[in-house]
Amino acid sequence: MKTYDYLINKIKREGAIHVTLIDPDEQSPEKAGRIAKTVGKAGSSAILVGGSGGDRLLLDDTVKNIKEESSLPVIMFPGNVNDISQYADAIFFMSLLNSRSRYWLAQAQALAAYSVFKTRIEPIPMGYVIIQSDVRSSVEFYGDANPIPRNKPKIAASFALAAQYMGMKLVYFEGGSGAREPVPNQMISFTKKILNIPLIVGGGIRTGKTAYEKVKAGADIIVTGTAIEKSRTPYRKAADIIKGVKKAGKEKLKHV
Ligand code: 1GP
Repeated sequence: MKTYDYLINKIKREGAIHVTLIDPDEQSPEKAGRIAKTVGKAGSSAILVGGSGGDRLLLDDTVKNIKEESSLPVIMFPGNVNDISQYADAIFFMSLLNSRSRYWLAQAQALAAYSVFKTRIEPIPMGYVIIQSDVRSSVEFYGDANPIPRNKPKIAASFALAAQYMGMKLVYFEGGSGAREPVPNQMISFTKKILNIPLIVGGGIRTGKTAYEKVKAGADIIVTGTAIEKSRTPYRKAADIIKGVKKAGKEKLKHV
């Protein structure tokens, strides 16, 4: 089954899913493999691999190790045009919709498109939107973004809707890796009332309680990276966050 269909089916069945982000620069490929195995056991649905390092060998080794240790689909979450591994299953083929730079809107995509074609990994078109964070995030800095003010849900929703109308299959509200305050609930719920494609929310989610709240507000996919990566008890941390996602997902299905 294609990775996109797998994600959609799982969201339909479970109400919401959790996806784990692994940054190849943050640990050895072997450890990345072990993390993937652990989060798989804890109930995570897929592995995102991405960062800003751009070291191709490290990237390939990381993806290969993850594939060896886990049966979860691996999706590239590229920080730039070099973040493409032929060993991955799919790639979030994304445009940073609120970037000021045409590079991040369409040029990086053109530079990467031929590699994606050659590797035959599945491109999943995604609108990527940076939400204002308490501190300036790396993605905001490198992506030359004009972050959506936290108290302006309608602007965020408008970007999400624009992504849908342009034919993108997913929208990602990015709160910034390691942010103290994740994307506001009100922004998520306002958006989900009018959006027909799945909404991914990530950045600064580190507890089951927060994950639960974000899904209750309307998130379909919760992404976490730092919390599990930095935890001394990664299984427990992952299980706690995933429990929150699953609980809210079940409640969501009951109300449909
Ligand atoms: C970053 O949204 C992701 O792109 C995950 O953020 O590392 O804060 O979980 P965290």
